[in-house]
Amino acid sequence: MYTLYYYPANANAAPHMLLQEIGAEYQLALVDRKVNGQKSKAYRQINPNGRIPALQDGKLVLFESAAIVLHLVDHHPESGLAPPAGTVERAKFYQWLIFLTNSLQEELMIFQYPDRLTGDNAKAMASVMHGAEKRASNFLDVIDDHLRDNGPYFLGDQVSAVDLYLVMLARWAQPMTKPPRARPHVAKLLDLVASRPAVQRAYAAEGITAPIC
Ligand SMILES: N[C@@H](CCC(=O)N[C@@H](CS)C(=O)NCC(=O)O)C(=O)O
Repeated sequence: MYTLYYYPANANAAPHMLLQEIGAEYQLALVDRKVNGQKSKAYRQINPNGRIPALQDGKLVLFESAAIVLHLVDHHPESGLAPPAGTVERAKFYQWLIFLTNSLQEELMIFQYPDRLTGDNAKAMASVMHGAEKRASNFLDVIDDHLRDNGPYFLGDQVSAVDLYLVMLARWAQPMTKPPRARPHVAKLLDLVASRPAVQRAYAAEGITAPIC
């Protein structure tokens, strides 16, 4: 039985969608951000960074949403949500997952919380936010071009955990001047994935109903 530490629509969403897709047994443990629960002494024993999510799998405790995704697909190869290890397709799966978590997700974090870099300096905040939005927008354009030529999913006709990850990020990116859905091939992928019953169950369990992204 897995335990997923979560707060609605936070970085737990991708692992959560995956747990539902796999049909794994799991329980949710709310980390209440309203009272800064992620910084509590008890939660820092789980994730010393004081960030959400974390996954407990028996004695194993993992943080970083992409690492949790990789652990889950490795342990549930029957789900078919990642290509077999050692294949060209698996290499591409790694490429897109790392691109999403390391490039797009990081810019979206800065876009959402520029003050973490700038403090209260309003001018610096606006400038940092603008720069992050521009970089995130460029990354989304790269994804749209890829999906145009290779879609409808990141790996062609085969849905994978990477597609779930984009749904999570697309929800966060909705406030952008040019939101993800303004790109036709990204929009198509989001429609396909957001209509999956497992995806809807995961968000519903976090108290979120359509539209998901
Ligand atoms: N790279 C990390 C990011 C985790 C993260 O920053 N989570 C946010 C919620 S989406 C969080 O815990 N924010 C609260 C805080 O930083 O205090 C991951 O993907 O797991």
